[in-house]
Amino acid sequence: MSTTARLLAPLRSAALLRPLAPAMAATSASSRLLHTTSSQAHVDTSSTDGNQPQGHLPGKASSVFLTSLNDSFFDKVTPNVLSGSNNAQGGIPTFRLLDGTGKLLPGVTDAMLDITKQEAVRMYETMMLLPVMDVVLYNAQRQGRISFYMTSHGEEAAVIGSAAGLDHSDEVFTQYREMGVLVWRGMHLDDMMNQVFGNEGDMGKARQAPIHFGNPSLHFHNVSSPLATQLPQAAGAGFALKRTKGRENNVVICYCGEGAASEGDFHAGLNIAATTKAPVIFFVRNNGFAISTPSTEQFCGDGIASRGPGYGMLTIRVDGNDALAVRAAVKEAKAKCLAESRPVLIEAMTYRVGHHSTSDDSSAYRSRDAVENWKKMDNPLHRMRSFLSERGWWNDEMEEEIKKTARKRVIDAMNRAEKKKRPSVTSMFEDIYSGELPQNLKEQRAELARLVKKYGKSEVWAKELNKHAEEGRDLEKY
Ligand SMILES: Cc1ncc(C[n+]2csc(CCOP(=O)(O)OP(=O)(O)O)c2C)c(N)n1
Ligand SMILES: [Mg+2]
Repeated sequence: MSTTARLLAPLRSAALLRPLAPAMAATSASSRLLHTTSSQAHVDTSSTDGNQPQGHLPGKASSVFLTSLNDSFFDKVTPNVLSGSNNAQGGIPTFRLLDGTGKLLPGVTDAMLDITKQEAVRMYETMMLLPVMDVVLYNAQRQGRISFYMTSHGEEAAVIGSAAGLDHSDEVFTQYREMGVLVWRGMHLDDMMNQVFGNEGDMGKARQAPIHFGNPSLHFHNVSSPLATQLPQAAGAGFALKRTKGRENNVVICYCGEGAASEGDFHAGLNIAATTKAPVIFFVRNNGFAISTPSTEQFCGDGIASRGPGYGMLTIRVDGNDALAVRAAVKEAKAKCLAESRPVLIEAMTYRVGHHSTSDDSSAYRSRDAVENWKKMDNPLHRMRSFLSERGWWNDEMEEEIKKTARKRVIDAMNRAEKKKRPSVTSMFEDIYSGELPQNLKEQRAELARLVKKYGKSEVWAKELNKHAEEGRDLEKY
């Protein structure tokens, strides 16, 4: 026996043999767990609520006592309801309303869908707009017209379904692959293109890489490149919402990928939200990959959902390619966040059909066939379209029309954005601090003015300055 084990042994046996505290011997309808020295846990149904402190397990007074080491280890989380023989392998079940072809599953009623024709059609139209933007902008990057891009291919249902489950005034923290939330909330295509092209019309003054959107009026917080930083921020925002008059009916939704869930900030964010009882929905897109690393190599537990109970968090796993199920799960998560004053974890199971970004070629780590098969086997757009068509809410003419008009809208907006100049050179010194510009930045601006005066007419400098509004003349006064 090791020294530590020897020291702990008497403490453990004392705990096992200690008589019940008097308060726990009182009778009550609810069941309670008893100390036991056998390998079986015993439940005393004649006693109190089981929440009385026993003095040695802070925060978990009702823990079952086992003496068998073998029985005491576990590696599975058991949800309240498992789907019987369909779930022979155990594990966390997945909530869905549509089958893989878009048909309602047996027993799914209109009341469970709880959606109007108008909203369902708008969801599909928005889902359709995403691949149009993706194709146009992906190609624009390939032609050198923008520096970077990330597509949403395959994840249209997860993003639009979740956006549709919320109110426009709910706060949104994203990773980067969720620009569909902005499209759903009505961000103008011109504004989106201005960001991607980093021109003088960009709300973020072209200080971020493409697709790092932010839009205060749509309650969409700035994307930041370092993974998972949004999670602790979202927890803080949730806590702030709770304390802000007039925001009692709002929640925060915080998106991340299953890869980002391996960051320390994931733990920090979920634990802060759980302990402060903040109304935050953590929405994890489990799309199978973190760049080239498949999820099978990222963690050993049952997906990300298995971690929810570890934080004492209500958790649901949802079919992320079923837009209606995602919407229903998020709506219910919001209701539970507010009613029970606690965060919820959602794991949306989906598949990243596109490359990770324009800097990636996924054929280096997965076969093109595998991707094509996924597109055919489980396509979120096809599923939603077939649901709508079955109800007579959609037809081929509408499909053709939307494809044509969407492409034209996107290309027109892109062309307008491309013609605009970059922000003026001096704008980079503005809005960094409120109040007067600090001395060091004044000095940097003066230095830049001096250099532009000296070299500005040279061919290389002139060409670059020409791309900016005011072409560098705004520096003359410094
Ligand atoms: C802290 C940090 N580490 C690494 C990276 C590089 N990186 C960017 S995206 C990414 C993969 C993230 O995968 P996941 O969270 O699953 O999101 P997905 O791209 O699949 O949507 C990595 C490793 C980063 N941006 N920040
Ligand atoms: Mg991923």
